[in-house]
Amino acid sequence: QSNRGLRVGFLGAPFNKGQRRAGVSEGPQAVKDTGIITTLHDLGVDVRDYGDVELDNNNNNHNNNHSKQLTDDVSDSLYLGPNGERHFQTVLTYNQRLSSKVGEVLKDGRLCVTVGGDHSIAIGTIHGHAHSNPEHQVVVLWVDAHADLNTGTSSPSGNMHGMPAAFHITNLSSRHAKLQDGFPQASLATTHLAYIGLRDVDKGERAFLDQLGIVNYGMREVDRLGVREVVARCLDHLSPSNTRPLHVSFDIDALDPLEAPSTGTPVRGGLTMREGLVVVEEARAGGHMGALDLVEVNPHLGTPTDAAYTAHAAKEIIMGALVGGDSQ
Ligand code: EXY
Ligand code: MN
Ligand code: MN
Ligand code: MN
Repeated sequence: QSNRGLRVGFLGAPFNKGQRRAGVSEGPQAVKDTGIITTLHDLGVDVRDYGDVELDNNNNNHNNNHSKQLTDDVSDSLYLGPNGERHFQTVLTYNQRLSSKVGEVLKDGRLCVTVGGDHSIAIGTIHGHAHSNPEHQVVVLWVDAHADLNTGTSSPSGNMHGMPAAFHITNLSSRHAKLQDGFPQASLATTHLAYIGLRDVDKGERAFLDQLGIVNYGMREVDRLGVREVVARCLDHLSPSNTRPLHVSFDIDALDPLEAPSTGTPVRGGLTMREGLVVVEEARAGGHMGALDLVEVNPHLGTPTDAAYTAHAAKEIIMGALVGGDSQ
């Protein structure tokens, strides 16, 4: 099978303010260091690197002082949102930038791959995807140990990487504080989001899932039904006639920590590498994937070997989503 004709845009989102552990902003570089762009190119993919989306225009190197300051400013500039969201304004302002960058990549006719960074960046990536396709309903497959469905009020931590999905659900959006210009604008009905891999869901999130009837397959269902059946059911639910643009938001912590140890909120009992690959390969086979997020790789956690192993797992997942199982 040929990968010619596939056009991909790569975005780095070296953002860490959605959680409290330094190092996740180095995820994009760690994944790039696997050589993924060259590998894709060698497979015949037309891939363009759009570089990193930074918090402000004058900061193109995430290792400089500004970025250090961002990592270390927990005590002096912890701007809480109206419901206790940590770094509320920073997270939303960053995502507003990211959203327009994603829009640019899509406008160039490329499948947009965004490598995080923490999962709060899915506020911007899904927003950018959904709002550059106003005539088509974008649907989201969320692959994660966590539901990331808290509002500021329901959140036990105030960490905004536990909230991104809720910003996009129209039924929940009124519970969310927004920026003054109304960012972000929710775009998903409850039937436009489905989960695979859940195994650490907060009480409030479980109540939202149940009340809103959001389709979710935890690890028990993966065990019981098998991952192929689970992903087939999700895709059929999200896009019954398989026409809608698909956004896959893949948190590396969906994988078992044995596969991806260097991540901020590991939960044991996760997907094997093969199961993770089946999810993205089947999503790809549907033929309508418009954007992919790969988030929460934190190369500062664990040993250097752990970090490289985790970055390589991220590469495999991205490759599986773009070129399927026959890339080698
Ligand atoms: N549900 C917990 C919270 O909201 O604080 C933990 C969230 C972890 C989110 C990780 C990235 O997926
Ligand atoms: Mn470092
Ligand atoms: Mn997540
Ligand atoms: Mn997670």
